[in-house]
Amino acid sequence: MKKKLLALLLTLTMALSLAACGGGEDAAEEPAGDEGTTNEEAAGGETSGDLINIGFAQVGHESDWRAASTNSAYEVFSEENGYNLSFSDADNDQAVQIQAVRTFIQQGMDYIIIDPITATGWDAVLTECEDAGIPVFIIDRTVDDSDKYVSWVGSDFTTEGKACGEWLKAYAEAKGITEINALVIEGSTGASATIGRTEGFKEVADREGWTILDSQNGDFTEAGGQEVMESYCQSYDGQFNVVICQNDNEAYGAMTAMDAAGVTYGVDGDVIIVSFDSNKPAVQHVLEGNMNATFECNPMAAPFVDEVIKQLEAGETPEKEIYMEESWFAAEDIVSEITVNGEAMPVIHVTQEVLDARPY
Ligand code: GZL
Repeated sequence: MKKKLLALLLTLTMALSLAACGGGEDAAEEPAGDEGTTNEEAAGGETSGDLINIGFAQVGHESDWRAASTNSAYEVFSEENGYNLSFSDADNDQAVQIQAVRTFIQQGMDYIIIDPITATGWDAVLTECEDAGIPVFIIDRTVDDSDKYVSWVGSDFTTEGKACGEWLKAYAEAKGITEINALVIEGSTGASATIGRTEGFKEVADREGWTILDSQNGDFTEAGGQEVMESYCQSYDGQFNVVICQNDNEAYGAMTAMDAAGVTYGVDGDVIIVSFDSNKPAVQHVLEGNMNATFECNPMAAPFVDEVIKQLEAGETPEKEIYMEESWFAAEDIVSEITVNGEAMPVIHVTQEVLDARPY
């Protein structure tokens, strides 16, 4: 209960601060270029005596979600907020990301944040951080082979996958759809977001006797989603009625591929298409009926890490795991509530007002 209260208070604080600066679009400066800084630039990062030096080893720049996550970090870990941020964009390469962390250790950072590209391979470098006396925060994706970090702030990816399955079950029943033949466009292989969403949806699919015709890696990118969907349209022509895209950008690519193949989708189409993340463009697609639903994954972890740092600086012991609040969005006002992990969860019918209120 305490975790959820903290998450709610922080979410409200964040929403008010975003509203004050005009919402996510006006968030802090984008990183230099759209590639962010490279490790060389991070290696050249100067630590500052009177600011809190924080190194952020980011996954990359593969999706709108990632850009929102990076923007949130630049907005929170700013000089006016007392931070000196060194940022590294690993371009989805774990070896580059681990090297960035080692660079941050050499630079003598006060804190290090990691969004781990994959869930394993981290204990050695986290041990080096511990030996150097540098507290580490994990955000978004999880580290599954080490607990040498202060706190993890992120989402329950398996719950996201289950929510997608429970919504689809209720939606299909309401629409009189008795057979589900699904195609899945997965996120990056080995990422905990991919693992959780895949497992969560499959748990419901297996329980309901649905068929998952195929499940391939679209790498969380629009190009990846389009490439996989082009292949699916050839291999499974006329056999599928559901496409599960494990992030928004893959869904944009999948829609492009289905358009080219003459496959109709969305509220008035033959194929149900859903995504994860719920960035504003995806919620716009839901409002327009191009997508049937989207399941939020909150990218705004930075304010929560800022709060954890304040707790540490005050000599308090932060929570080890902090889950962020998330919502589920649908195009039609047919399914208003689903039960996931025994908990009743609302499904938000997307209106223009709902879209306008989206913070990213
Ligand atoms: C999930 C995050 C995923 C997003 C994608 O928390 O790691 O990575 O769902 C992003 O958009 O690329």
